[in-house]
Amino acid sequence: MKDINLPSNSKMLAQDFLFGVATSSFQIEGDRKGRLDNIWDTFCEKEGTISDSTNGDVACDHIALWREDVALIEALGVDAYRLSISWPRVMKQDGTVNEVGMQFYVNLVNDVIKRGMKVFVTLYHWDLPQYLEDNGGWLNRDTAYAFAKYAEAVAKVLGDKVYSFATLNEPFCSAYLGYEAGIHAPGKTGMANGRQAAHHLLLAHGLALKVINRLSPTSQNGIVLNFSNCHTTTNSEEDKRAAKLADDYHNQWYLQPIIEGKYPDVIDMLDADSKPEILEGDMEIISQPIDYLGINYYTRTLYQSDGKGWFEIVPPSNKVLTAMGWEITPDAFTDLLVELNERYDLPPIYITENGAAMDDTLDNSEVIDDARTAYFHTHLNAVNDAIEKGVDVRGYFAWSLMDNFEWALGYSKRFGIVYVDYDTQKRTLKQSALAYSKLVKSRINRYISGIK
Ligand code: IFM
Repeated sequence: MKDINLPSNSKMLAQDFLFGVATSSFQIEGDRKGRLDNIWDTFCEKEGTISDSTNGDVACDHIALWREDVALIEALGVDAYRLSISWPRVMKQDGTVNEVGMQFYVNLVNDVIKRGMKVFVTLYHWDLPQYLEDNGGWLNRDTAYAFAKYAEAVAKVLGDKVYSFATLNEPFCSAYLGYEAGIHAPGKTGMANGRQAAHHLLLAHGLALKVINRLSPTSQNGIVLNFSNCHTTTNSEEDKRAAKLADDYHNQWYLQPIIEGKYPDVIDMLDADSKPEILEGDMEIISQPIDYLGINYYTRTLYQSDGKGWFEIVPPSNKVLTAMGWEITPDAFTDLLVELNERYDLPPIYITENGAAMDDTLDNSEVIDDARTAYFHTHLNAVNDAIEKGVDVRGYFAWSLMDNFEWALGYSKRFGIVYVDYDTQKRTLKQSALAYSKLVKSRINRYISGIK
């Protein structure tokens, strides 16, 4: 088995650094009958949207198997579990609470806590109730207010239990992939839609944060954003400018409003029709202080000029790719953390997702996924390098606990450190899970021998 090692003096091996695993509701839960439909149910029913024509109806059957899954997480020895709540499972269309759905999460959270782990709850990991989409979804400002009501219902019940709330997971994906590029639910397209959805998502974040801070003042309350460094393959000034535009458009669009209360300058380049409608007071709501920033990181992206003053993606020429076709770029991870830290006045950071899809095979009850273990090794060391350069990172979550529904790619891509046989729902720890667990458990000996 390959190991994951950190330098022996790494701050990540100290007692207060959290190691965890992460999942999300739609990707693992199944039990569609136990909740209202969401935009992914509808999207999956459309021809040609999901590469293997699957859906989330059963997924990892986590609603039935959650006790076993929590026991597995405990056995890994991690400090924390990051999960998301399914909005259409806990809220009814009339705005009242679905008590059965809410109780599921109360039981889950209680069990994780009972087993000595901290719970990081994400309120929105892309499963918008379909009835809200029928009224315009994230293009309708009212959705942001509906989100705050849902956040209130959850915070009332879980506020005294969880360690952390994140309002949104990766609003870039909800807005850009879902409403601009059309490759995620609900499959809408166009720059105007994408920008408006992004603004309403950020507004939803701000409105919900207010509520959570009031009802759950002792938890760490923030947001989870994804970043991909925007690099060029040439040194031409045009390409560098294009990469900077891409960075503003895809990355900073979500962080700058939160930290500085304004959108990046690229907004001035958009046609009047594509600019989001921003009402007075919105930017103040969006830019309330957050207790922490969750960062999801997988890879960098290459860009070049499109010759018309805008940017376009260049496919990676590198041969070292994950099964997603993503380059493996740990050094860029360090750079990203250092650059964000230099540019903004940031709160503490948690790495809320990092991991790799690989072409795993189950042989003799074993999955030898050395490439994934190597990915974790290099990326954890990249985080360590950033910490040494002054970035305040407090924790790291492996994506994902187990193989699951990888959105438009269905079950064809496996990100888990635990292998899921979708026919039998049997879980098998991959070698990467054993290596991650070994690293995490090695800290106990350090504490016992008094190394801080
Ligand atoms: O599976 C997703 C997750 O839902 C959000 N972040 C990226 C992961 C891998 O694509």
